[in-house]
Amino acid sequence: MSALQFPPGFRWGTATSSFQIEGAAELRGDSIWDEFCRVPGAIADGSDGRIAVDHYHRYAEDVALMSSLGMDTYRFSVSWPRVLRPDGSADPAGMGFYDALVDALCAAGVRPWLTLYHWDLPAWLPGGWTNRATADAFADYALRMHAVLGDRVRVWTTLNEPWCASFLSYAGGQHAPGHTDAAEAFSATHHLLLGHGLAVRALREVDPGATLGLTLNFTPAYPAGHDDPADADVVRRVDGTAHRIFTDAVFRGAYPADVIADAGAAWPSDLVRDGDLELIATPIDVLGVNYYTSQLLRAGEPSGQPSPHPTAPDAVVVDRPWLDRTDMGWEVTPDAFRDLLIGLHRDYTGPAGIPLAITENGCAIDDPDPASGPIDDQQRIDYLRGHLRAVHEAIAAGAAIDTYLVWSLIDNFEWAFGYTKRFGLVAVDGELNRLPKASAGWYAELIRTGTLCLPEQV
Ligand code: IFM
Repeated sequence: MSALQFPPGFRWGTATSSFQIEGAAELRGDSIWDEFCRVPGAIADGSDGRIAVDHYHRYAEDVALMSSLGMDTYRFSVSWPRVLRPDGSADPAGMGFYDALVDALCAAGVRPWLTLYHWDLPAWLPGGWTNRATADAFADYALRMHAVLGDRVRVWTTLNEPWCASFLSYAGGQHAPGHTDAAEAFSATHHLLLGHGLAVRALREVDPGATLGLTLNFTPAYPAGHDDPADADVVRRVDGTAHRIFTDAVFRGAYPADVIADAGAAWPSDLVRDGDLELIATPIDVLGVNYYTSQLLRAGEPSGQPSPHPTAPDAVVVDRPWLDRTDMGWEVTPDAFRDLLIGLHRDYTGPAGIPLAITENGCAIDDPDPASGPIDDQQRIDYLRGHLRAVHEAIAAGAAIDTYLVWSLIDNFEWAFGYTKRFGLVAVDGELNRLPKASAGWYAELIRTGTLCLPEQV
């Protein structure tokens, strides 16, 4: 065994999102995900978020669980259609729910970290994110939430994984609203980022001391053929829309010229107005990083299926059979995580003088049914251990990282996969009882000691 000590003050916790856990759908308006769940075949098991894991009614139990596991941070998201109505008025019951949740977290000594947008867009906003007006509506919603919770919530994330909310949703068709149009995807990207910038500016004005940021998802891509210019080019194009379009806009105030050139006619000529990029580049205080896996890519033939990579429909994933995989089929690649963190610090957050926070990391495992007894999810523990070692190595190499949040606190609705994938440290049974897995106990001990114990071969 070797032991790695995390810096004093390092923050530990878990993350969830509203649609994935809350349920109580009858007490709120429809989101685009409610509509998407009704599309035959859209969700693998035909399920939806109507009940989810009933966090809406069981939040006190969930907070007590976090506290018993020693977590000091909980990242949750607000369901926009729960707190605001189509006529723009606030829903007192919806606002009251988050008010009570935040009170419960504070009373338990758990820091609330609020994400404003984790994909459950109100269904009544015309055109969704393809409509510029949605960016203004988002900033207004941000201020309304701040007016209710800003006295206790000190960390605010605007968007979770805007790549999923734009390219996967409007070009790849795998997420709500299930469209397959490249121009819509670029338009959604810009309006999401504009909404982010408008919200940061507005929140900063009313609360200069708040910690504000956004969370991006990163899947580093590597060329299959080291010296193959075609493979290198496909990696450049995927990286352009998956990562650089977001990081360059937020940290450098410019969209990458190669992405716009690759997009060609799919880039709407009237999309970006004077001043938009200055707004998008409004300084933030933290960059949230969500990481699960990396990919080896080669240039091949377009499959003919809608691609979430509109400028790289020819990207083909090359399997690495020697690597472990999670139940999502995602390869386990912690070294790529370390390199990503070091690169982000070097190229973006270091020069901006801000830290990185790991706002999601975790894995789906085909855990046994909780009815068969306590779940010994050693594979999840190994995954978390390997990725925490990567975080430790990145810190040792100079990257400023101050928080690590496991995805997820509890098994939940995994979007197009329904309830078939389990990411939680805590299982739920048929009666929705909460049943901590072995990984929950392991994580609690890590938090208690701040020390990561590694068997020599990990
Ligand atoms: O469940 C999702 C989450 O909503 C966003 N990040 C990735 C997770 C696992 O797929």
